[in-house]
Amino acid sequence: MESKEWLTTAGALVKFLKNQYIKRDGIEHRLINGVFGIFGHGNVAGLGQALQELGGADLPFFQPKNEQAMVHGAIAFSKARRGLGTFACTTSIGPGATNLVTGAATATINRLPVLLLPGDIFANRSGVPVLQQLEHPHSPDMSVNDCLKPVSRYWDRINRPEQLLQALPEAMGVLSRPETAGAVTLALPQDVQAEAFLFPRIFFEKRVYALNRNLPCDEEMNLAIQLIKKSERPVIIAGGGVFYSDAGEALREFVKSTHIPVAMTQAGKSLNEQDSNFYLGGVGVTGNLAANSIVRDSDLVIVLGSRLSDFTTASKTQFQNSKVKFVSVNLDRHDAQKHGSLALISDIRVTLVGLRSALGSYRISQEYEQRILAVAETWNKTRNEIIESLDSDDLLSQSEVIGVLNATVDRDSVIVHAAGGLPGDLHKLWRTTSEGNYHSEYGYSCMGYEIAGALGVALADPKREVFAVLGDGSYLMLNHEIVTSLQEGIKITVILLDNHGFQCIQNLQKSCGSQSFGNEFRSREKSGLSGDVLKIDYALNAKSLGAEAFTATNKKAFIDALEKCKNSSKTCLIYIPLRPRKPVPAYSWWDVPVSQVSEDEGVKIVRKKYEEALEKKHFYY
Ligand SMILES: Cc1ncc(C[n+]2csc(CCOP(=O)(O)OP(=O)(O)O)c2C)c(N)n1
Ligand SMILES: [Mg+2]
Repeated sequence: MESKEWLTTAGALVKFLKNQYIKRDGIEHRLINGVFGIFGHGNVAGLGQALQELGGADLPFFQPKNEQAMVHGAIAFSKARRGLGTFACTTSIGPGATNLVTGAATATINRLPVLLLPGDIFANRSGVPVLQQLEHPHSPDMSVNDCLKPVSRYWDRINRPEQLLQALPEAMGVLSRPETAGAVTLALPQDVQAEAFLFPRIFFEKRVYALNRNLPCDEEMNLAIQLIKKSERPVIIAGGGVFYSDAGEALREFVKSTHIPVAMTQAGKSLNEQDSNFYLGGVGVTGNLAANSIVRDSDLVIVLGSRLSDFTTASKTQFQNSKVKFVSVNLDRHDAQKHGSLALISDIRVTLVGLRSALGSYRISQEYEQRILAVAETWNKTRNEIIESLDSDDLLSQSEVIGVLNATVDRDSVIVHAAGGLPGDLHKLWRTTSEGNYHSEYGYSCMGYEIAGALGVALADPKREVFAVLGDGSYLMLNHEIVTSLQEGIKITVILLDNHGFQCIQNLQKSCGSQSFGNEFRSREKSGLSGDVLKIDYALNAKSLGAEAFTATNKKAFIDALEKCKNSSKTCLIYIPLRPRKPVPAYSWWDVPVSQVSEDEGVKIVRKKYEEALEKKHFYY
């Protein structure tokens, strides 16, 4: 007779999650590395009790301070582990659950796995409405957890314990595969969590989800080789997929042999830029002069693991060669087919190895090579001028901070960033010094990701020093994972750049012809938010949470503070009041529609320029 175990839904879930693994290249990785949770009546007696009794060391519990932040932590962990493993996040019903929505969208956009376990309203409907239940008179089976449907790659509500037998293997399948990964939501009605069922013991045996590295079919491969051989100016756009598939070395070898230059998306900049002279750095709206000018003229764009967002394509103006063609390598067919690409639905690492061997002694022309190296040198000089900082008592500008940080921190450290003006400036100016050194959440560019994300990275890779680099706006939105880092003894260093508000949006506002409105942190006057800038003691704020804090009002103080943080074993914050400086130049265009009707002369002028810029859009089918 089949051996069975009498367990609650929550107990079975915990037992199952402890024994799930991903395997790639012969190495096994735990799929669910622990549980982040905030308890309420919707999960404390069910899942909370099960975690306490059955979780143990294989499924450790962490207590973040905000549900959105816990998802950020989980996906940052996953990103640092190249998608090979994540965390589960448990919440109560109602507000705890809906706080997950932004985190879930961040996960799904970035194609990073996270398992969401929100509590849900009673399946048996007794005592409705329960505390925090949002009633729908026309649809009583709907709850606020339905908000998680559009932001999840897989969504289910577990209305009976035995449903887990079908739902869990499916959910793990979605979580473990890079082409389907994102937020996976299993809503857990409060009563069902505590209900028991006789589960077959075989269900809890170790499961290993193997990721195979597959090649494209011969026909597509041959077509790609012909396109490369025929092209005069090929270029590679490296996206996050190159990092996730651990194809850094394969790309380095491919470029060493072909000299095809590489431009990088935000996620693609996780690669080590020191690997080749032909690595040109960031491309697109936030890209640099060199990468953008090479991509602009290219007749063959080889897209590796990118979803070609508007920031990469400069809102479809980045590719100006009328003959340009696209080849795309991606595990996800939806991404691979974009821009009318020849789609190679395959693993990037083995595909690059295959392409390199098929191309034999192929190399780009001398003339093209010289052009690439010349434009890279020009950009290098410009970059150095932008980041150059003087040994003076002056406050630092944002680009100077980036220059000093890049030159000072260990090659192996990780800088985590997500929103504000920093991702743009870092994409241009930062030189990645090791794989994973540049950790950008720019799929959702979600303010508040940075500190929680840094905690996730530090959990994933305790040997690396981790820096959260963020603006004052982002800090004010979500900073309390500093407390969790102190609670866990997991050190991170927060670099906080204060420019009194949402300045990148104010810059955008002004570039659209408008006046300053609603973006700076100023006190209210009769005319609006136009009084003095708010005086906020950020260093004291971090200290009050228990962190060490330093203030850097010039270059020397910043370097000293970095040294002190390095020598500290505890989470630190460096507060940097910024010197305003003209924005770092832009080398591409971004489509932000300007008002078609306005009495403002400034807006009228910019609208005219906007209409001209629209002409440069190219569509590929
Ligand atoms: C959660 C969230 N809300 C709003 C935005 C829109 N937004 C993008 S950047 C930004 C301002 C960020 O301010 P700060 O962190 O101080 O950076 P700065 O712009 O000053 O460099 C805003 C409001 C966002 N990206 N994420
Ligand atoms: Mg700011």
